[in-house]
Amino acid sequence: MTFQIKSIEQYHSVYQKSVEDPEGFWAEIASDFIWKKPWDTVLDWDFNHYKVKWFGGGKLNITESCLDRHALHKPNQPAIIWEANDPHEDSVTLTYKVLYERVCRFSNVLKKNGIGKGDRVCIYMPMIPELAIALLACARVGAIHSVVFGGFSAQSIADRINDSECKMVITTDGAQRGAKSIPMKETVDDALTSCPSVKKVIVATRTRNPVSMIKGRDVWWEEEIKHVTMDCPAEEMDAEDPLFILYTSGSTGKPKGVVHTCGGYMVYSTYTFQNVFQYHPGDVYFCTADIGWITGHSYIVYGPLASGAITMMFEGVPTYPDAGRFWDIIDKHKVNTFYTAPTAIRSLMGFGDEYLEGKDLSSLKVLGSVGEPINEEAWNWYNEKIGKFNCPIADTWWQTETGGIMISPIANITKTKPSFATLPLPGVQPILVDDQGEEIVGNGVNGNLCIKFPWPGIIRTTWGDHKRCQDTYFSIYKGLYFTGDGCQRDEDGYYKITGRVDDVINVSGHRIGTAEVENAINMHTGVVESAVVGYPHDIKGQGIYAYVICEEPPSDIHISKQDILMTVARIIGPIAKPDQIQFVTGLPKTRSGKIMRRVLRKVACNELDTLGDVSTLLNPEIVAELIEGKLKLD
Ligand code: 7RM
Repeated sequence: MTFQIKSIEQYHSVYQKSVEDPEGFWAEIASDFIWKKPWDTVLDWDFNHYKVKWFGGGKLNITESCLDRHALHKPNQPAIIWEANDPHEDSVTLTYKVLYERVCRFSNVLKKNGIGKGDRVCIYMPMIPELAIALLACARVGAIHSVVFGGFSAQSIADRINDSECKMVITTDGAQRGAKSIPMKETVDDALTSCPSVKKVIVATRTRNPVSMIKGRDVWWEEEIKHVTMDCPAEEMDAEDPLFILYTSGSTGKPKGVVHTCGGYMVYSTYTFQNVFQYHPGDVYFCTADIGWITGHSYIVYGPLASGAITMMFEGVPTYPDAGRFWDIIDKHKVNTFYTAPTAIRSLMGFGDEYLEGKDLSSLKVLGSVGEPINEEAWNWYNEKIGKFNCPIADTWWQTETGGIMISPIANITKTKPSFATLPLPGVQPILVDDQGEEIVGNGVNGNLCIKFPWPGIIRTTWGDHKRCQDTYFSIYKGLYFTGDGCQRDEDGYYKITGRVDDVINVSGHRIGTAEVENAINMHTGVVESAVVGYPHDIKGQGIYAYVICEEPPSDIHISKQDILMTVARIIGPIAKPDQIQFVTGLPKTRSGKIMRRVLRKVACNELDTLGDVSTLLNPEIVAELIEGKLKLD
């Protein structure tokens, strides 16, 4: 842990150095990793014609920093502790030596099945150790992984596979989440009816429910690893070669394939992991995210493993067998660092404190929060009931596109403040701008959050469409990376992220584009048009509210709503199902024919007294109908 900050004075001086001499600052940190060849240039960048290159000319394989060095120096230390969905099933510990061996063995399976440097591999798996092994094996052979979260539909898997032309899919026979049994291979089979690029499917056994296995295409994980050795040298990668693609939703169109590269991502995820959580060797670290999201990539797999940490993987859900499951796991494994999402905190808070009784949480030292704004009530409950006023809370703000944590307290060093992400980490230069792009200086202000200088974990491109990357992130405000978030900077210079300012909604920490949900609803038979907005939801943070126009008024409103939910689940996945559907005969339109979303948002949020001027609408009479329909829903 050579680059850990140890005091607030040191934070300020390190921060200053990172701004004055970013190249010197990051070069020193990067030298703590395993490189096959050192870099020639630290940084090369341009935010106007977007390009950024970190550690140019450097050669490495990220798995040598994550595995080889720790397998050598501390072979018997746990790397991954896995806790099953069923509390009665034994947990599994993989030491660094065992993890290294399993990754090497599976790397040879990938090679034997035709996968090499630059090939794309789609991974659709539940939270079992084989998932982490699959990611690392891809990285070892130089293949680019594209993990698709288990809550997405066959159609979404197919869209992602086709966008990046994956040659292989790695999946399981099935999954167990809480009391539910979930088909995985079956969903992949449905996806693959429209994915000509996929030549092979590797199926790991989890539930052993019957699955179809197509000759020449589908093979079993357990069978394949029998026929290879566990000796696999790491492929030499350029620092700027892609490491993975992860699809994420934006305000328009289909999800974008965010691309992260080997060198910068390794340095950034690891530096931020060690600093934010102040990880000490031997600590047990538990991040509850799913590896299907960026938090799992950076803070279950890569950051912790490159740090030689003990990282937990949990297969299940926070409420199974009951709402005390997280606390049981913390007690059982003597967890020291616990990193979760506000939505989970709010949900568990709602079940009542009896689920905490008899649970020994005294091993906890540091708490973390990620994914959405954490409200004060949840922050205070987390601080009191879980941290016992004794654990700092790192409210970490970041994005799929940033690769790692950007604004966050450093545990035990930065003074925390409920619902504030506090201060930028070293190397991060935030700036607030108004809608015209003018910088808002000083404290006690609000604006659009941008970043004005590159950091090693920054998005490199959106797969197959660099212009989309330029247009989405670097063109709205000239010369700046735009986050899509609104932000307050208070009198202390502390940052509080207030939420998205674009057409993205954050449901239980999951990013969902309103346009995507609208497109899915519009595919439903009889639907003419729809508009989707977010509204405040007690547990999920935001809920999805859909206004739907049908050709004919539905004869059975309840059945029609259920049908629409099924269509959305089929097209995107269950996570995108609207929480509220309101059938309407029209949508408020401006004279140029655009939907006036502000009015829709105000009605969905019950903010009727601040509706604003609607007289300029083409159809002002529709507003009364919207309000009346909304009141009937409540
Ligand atoms: C890590 C992750 C990114 C969006 C981001 C914000 C919101 C994330 C916080 C937060 C307030 C936080 N990646 N967000 N963390 N808002 N406080 N600590 O979530 O790409 O899936 O989402 O999430 O709106 O832009 S993500």
